[in-house]
Amino acid sequence: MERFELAKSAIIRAGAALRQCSLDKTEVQRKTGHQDLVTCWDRKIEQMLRREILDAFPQDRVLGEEYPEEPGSLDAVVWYFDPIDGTTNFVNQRRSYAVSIGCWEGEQPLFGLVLDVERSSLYWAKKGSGAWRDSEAICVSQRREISDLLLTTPCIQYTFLEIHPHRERMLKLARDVRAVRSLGSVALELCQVAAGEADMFVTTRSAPWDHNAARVILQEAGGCICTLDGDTLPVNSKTTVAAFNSPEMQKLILQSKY
Ligand code: 2AM
Ligand code: CA
Repeated sequence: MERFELAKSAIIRAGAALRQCSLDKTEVQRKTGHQDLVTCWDRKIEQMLRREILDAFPQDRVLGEEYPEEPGSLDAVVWYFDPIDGTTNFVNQRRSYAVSIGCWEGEQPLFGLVLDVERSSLYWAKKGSGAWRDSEAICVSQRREISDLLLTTPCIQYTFLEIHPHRERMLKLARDVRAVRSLGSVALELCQVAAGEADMFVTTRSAPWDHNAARVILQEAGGCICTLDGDTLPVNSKTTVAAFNSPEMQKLILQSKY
């Protein structure tokens, strides 16, 4: 089976396991603090994905959230797994969480898949073949006025409340756009921009496993992505992220000194 087909069947099986699983209170733990949770299912699903992919492609490398390792050579095919993106939503709401699988060859994207687990909706894109939600083509919105934009950000505390170098810009942007939303999942929020349901996305912290699948989908849908400083997004390190419905919006926002 080729890599994409294997990834698709693995993500569908992971989603089925998550929809059926039960979660006891004792299986939820704090990772770095009370706002950073992990469950036994994050670990189980990542192990399942690793087994399935590495059994078929032992020469590939995997960078997953729960068992991170140095990705090594940038020339290798690297898989980026987030077994549950939006763990707090999984624990508290049992919706709005995703399984995310990105596959890159060095700095070149091959494909990305993001499964909205409880909706059983699969966002996917192969490089050069457009962006899809299940069998429907998706594309970014056409909005070009800042006052018309719906801005989404996955972590209100970090974007607007914590002190960081971009805070004033983020507050000004929040005042100038139509509305701000927070779903709590980097991957699903980037897919909302890809599908035209939101127009712009920002976060002060994101890891490769959070965004490397959805960024392929966003770019294939006509959107663009960079750091909050306007630089090219790194493939293999944690970073700030800004995503837009078009290169024109990116230019306008960055030139307006947001
Ligand atoms: P997670 O659910 O996989 O932890 C809102 O919390 C969003 O930010 C989620 O996508 C979450 O991913 C991500 N996130 C949470 N803590 C993070 C951290 N320390 N660094 C990067 N992303 C984080
Ligand atoms: Ca996760």
